[in-house]
Amino acid sequence: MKNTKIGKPDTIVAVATSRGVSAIGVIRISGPDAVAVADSIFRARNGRPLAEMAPGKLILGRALASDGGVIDECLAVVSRAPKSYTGENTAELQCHGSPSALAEILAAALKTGARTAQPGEFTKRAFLNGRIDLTQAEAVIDIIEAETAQAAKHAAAQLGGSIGRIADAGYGKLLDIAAHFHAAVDYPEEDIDELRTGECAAALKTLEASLRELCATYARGRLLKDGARAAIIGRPNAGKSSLLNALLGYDRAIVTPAPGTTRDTVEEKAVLAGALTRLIDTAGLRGAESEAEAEGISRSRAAAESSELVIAVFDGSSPLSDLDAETLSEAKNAARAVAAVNKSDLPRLLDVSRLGGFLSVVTVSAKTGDGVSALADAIAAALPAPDHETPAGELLTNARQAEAAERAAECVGLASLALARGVTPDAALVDIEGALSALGELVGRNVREDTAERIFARFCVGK
Ligand SMILES: Nc1nc2c(ncn2[C@@H]2O[C@H](COP(=O)(O)OP(=O)(O)OP(=O)(O)O)[C@@H](O)[C@H]2O)c(=O)[nH]1
Ligand SMILES: [Mg+2]
Repeated sequence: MKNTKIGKPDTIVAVATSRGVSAIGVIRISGPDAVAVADSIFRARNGRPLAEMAPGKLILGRALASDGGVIDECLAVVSRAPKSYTGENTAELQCHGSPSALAEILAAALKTGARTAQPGEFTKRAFLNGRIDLTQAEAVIDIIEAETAQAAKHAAAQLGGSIGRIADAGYGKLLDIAAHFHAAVDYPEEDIDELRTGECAAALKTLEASLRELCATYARGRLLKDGARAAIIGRPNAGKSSLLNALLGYDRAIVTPAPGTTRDTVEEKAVLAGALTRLIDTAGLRGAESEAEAEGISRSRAAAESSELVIAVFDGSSPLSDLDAETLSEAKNAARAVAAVNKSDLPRLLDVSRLGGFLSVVTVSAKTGDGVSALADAIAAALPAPDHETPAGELLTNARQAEAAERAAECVGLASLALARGVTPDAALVDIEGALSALGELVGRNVREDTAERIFARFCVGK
């Protein structure tokens, strides 16, 4: 099925590599005239035009500026529709990564009638031409934006179309069921096959369970892509902001000797022992001395309560005091908590044996850096376990996918309930159609134009 109506596509061109100086710079061309455009800006050393070349073969030659002069030595490769990334004729020139030479070659290509590609337009064409579904297109951005090896691995697997296969299997089952009910609506005089209706009810139950399972993967997919939240809490002056800076490796938060320095929460991403973490520095917990501080402290508590992990910071150079009581109680209520006993460069006055209930207790000095990497390891180890059960590529990773899967599960559940209550076939069909439409949206079969536009606008030019 065609995803969206479009007019005759034109030929697009872009520099696909980054803007700076680099070893290699790639010019990418796609559209009906891609090979002709490439032939006008490339002279093969063997003297033959690219139009005569076999697809996928690297051809050595020279890139030309718009005045026909040689501007670079490069390699060219062509692919022909539909066997290409975009599903159209494509050509690529692998030049040297000189921004000025690439700009000249691009200008020469534009003079031949090609136009500059919009961000993500190559991938958008791949989607519109049915080469990939929408979850695969999103996996392309996920690979480009992956912040950890694990997230990249997952996105690469999703690029293989795992979610699409799950959705398509459900879609096929629903079409079968819909056909049965359509027949019942169209030929009311014929007896409904009760056995077949029973089979449909069972199939809907199984499908609902598998869609609910898919929906449940979003919590883990989101952690993998966006990172788990870890709130750094503790009494004023314990060294929370200093520890945030030490874990990040740069001075992000303000540190001063005055207690009550941090007011608003400060959130920053860090990759700790391979795990993406969103570290949140918070205002010190104590009886507030001003309205602003009170608001800051209530944000600290909210951060502790909404985070996957609490990092409770104690000043190891002073005994445990009443001020630490609230930290201990927030840590106790948290899903997971680790303790950081800071200021190990000063004489220890804190009785560590009183810090019970933590997954680990790490001695650290934000000042000297001692123990910071052990703390990073302890944080990574305490974060929700990376998913070993779900095969790579089968996690939902964004709100759009989760919403569509959720809606599909909901509609299948309603259809199943309707059948159990013995409603008329046309009533069950409404929910089945709803589920079909939601699954279609998940993979982009019937995605709205503005949704697709929003997705592709996130890409870089040339992808
Ligand atoms: N000796 C020593 N001093 C430290 C250490 N970590 C932090 N400090 C000092 O302790 C003071 C408070 O540090 P901050 O990081 O601002 O403490 P905080 O917990 O963020 O404090 P609030 O924002 O007020 O809640 C500063 O003077 C830091 O230089 C450490 O490991 N050793
Ligand atoms: Mg602070």
